[in-house]
Amino acid sequence: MRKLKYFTTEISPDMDGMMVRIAGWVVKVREVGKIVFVIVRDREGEVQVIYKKNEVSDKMFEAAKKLQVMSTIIIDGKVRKAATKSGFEIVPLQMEVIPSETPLPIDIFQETTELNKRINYRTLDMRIHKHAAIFRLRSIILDAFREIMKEYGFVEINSPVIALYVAEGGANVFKVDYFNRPAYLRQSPQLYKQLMAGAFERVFEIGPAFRAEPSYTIRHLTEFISLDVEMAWINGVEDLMDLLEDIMIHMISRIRERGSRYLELLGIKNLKTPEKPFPVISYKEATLLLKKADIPLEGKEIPHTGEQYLGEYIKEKYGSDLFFITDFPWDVRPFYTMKYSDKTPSGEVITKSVDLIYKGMEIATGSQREHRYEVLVKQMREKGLNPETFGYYLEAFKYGMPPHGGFALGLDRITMLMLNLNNVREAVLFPRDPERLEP
Ligand code: AMO
Repeated sequence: MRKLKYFTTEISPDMDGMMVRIAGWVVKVREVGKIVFVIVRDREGEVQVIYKKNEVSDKMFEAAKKLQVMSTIIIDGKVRKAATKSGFEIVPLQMEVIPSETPLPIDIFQETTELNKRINYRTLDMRIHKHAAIFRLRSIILDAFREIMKEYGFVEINSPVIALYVAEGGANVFKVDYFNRPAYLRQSPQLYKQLMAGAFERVFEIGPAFRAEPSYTIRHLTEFISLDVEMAWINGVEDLMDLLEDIMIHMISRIRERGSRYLELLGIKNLKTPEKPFPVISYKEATLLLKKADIPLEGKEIPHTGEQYLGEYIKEKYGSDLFFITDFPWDVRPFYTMKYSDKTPSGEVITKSVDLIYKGMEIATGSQREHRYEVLVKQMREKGLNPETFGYYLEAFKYGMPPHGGFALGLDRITMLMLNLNNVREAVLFPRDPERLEP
């Protein structure tokens, strides 16, 4: 690619005398006698541009005095060694400005603006390096996921977002009008990734998933990025847990290796790479602990307050931020989950399922899947679903579906928790929730 400009971090004092083009946004204008100092910020850093009365044209000197904060500025100039933080400054020969309106709608200096408003002005907000750091790190997390998946021989797939199937139950599915017939926005690429595990053996997908969740919480979005994994020939959920451990370890070590600059901006000092194996408790054990702590279940679901309590308990006992809950009852898992053939003594049917909890919040769900056609049909009926609505998804199980399983990690939640953010919306550029469709 042709060089468009120098990023400020690409310039150093030993380039003294060199002509460079820099470009960015004006963040500070200071007039001291016959000198105007202008600080220009780009996505990487900041640089001082110096306008001296007899060194630059009068026209440019006057223009520099009038620069407004957040105006776009392109400067062709000379690098000169100077006693600035970076050890150099830029002497402008030519400049081009597109002025910004003032006052700015958000506070880009003191960070007094609340999150909702920052989201309304995301471009300005992202010119604050500390806020942009979140998304630099999110991008590293994503790279790390893709990297480890490929290293382990998984094939990246893209499956449709608009489909006829409802994978995770009807309650929170978005319906769309698809040329006068009903279709749905996927809640998960679940069914498609299963179909492709039946051919590629190991697949993964990174993409949006949609949930019509009417709840307004710090951890729910109506559109989130799901990191989906599906793998054939597994022996049980232990294989999935082993892979989840490797993924989390790889993500955190990559963040530490490649993201130290951004971690520093966010003031994160103690991000430790976790060690295998992560602690494991069964659903049964978890519910007994919650009972002792007087935290009621929601039906049979472990409530978020329960996850938080268990997170603290595990942290105290094992010093780990991450742990698994296994063996969920059939009542709280979707139709595609494989059951253990033997029931528990109380007669309850349990499934080959697992959740991964990080800092007291669920970040991943997975299971071994039911791959036997007849059993799958039976399980659909047990969940009150009509097998006929599953079309090709179900038919595919007639033609040699291998034993398989997988899981999905929520990228937005992982980013939020890894970076100690208070709200999942902080980790999403343009979040979607029941109240927000814009920008
Ligand atoms: P589940 O519904 O648990 O499982 O979703 C998997 C992970 O996705 C994230 N997540 C969300 N993030 C933000 N907002 C939401 N509304 C939201 N809902 C879910 C969470 C969660 O752990 N098909 C299964 C996965 C599988 O078995 O492979 C599924 O979708 O981090």
